[in-house]
Amino acid sequence: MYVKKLFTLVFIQKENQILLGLKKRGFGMNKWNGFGGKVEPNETIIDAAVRELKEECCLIVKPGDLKNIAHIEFTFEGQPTLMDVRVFSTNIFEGTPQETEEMKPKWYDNDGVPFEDMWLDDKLWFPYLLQGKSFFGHFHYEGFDKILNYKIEEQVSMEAFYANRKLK
Ligand code: 6U4
Repeated sequence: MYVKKLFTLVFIQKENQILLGLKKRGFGMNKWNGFGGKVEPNETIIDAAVRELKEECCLIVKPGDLKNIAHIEFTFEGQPTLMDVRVFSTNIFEGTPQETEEMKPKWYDNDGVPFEDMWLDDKLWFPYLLQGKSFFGHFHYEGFDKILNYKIEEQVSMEAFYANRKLK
């Protein structure tokens, strides 16, 4: 049995661009990533997503404007933790991205995403994100630089995915 930990990951999009942040410390340091972090006790997932986005790049979004587009699980060979990452996207936001202690934000063209400086799994599922598709993914890593196995399953919607999961 895994010990599950909940995380959020938010992608801000406009026209043909996506906002990424260079992580300046901690897990995933020096990688370009979406904005997010741990869901705190007594906090909803969506509130955590809004909070982390603001803390990491100073953008404001309304909870209702965040669309849940994916559920990604990460496991690591020999480790008991399962990272349960809830992924959201929106093109409705207020403010201008600002650099913070944790992240340096930058807009990238959809066809210029810097996969060589991102988590290995990102290039496998970004096509879904960029085409507006919903999906469930599971990636099993050995260390941080090798994916031992994975699956990606496109979903009609995340609401349908969670409804089906409950039935099982
Ligand atoms: P601290 O530094 O304790 O405040 P916190 O910001 O709460 O941490 P952090 O930065 O550890 O949490 O969260 C990790 C972030 O990285 C989450 O948004 C999920 C995301 N993430 C983790 N593995 C990923 C992966 N393989 N690919 C990816 N994002 C990943 O695209």
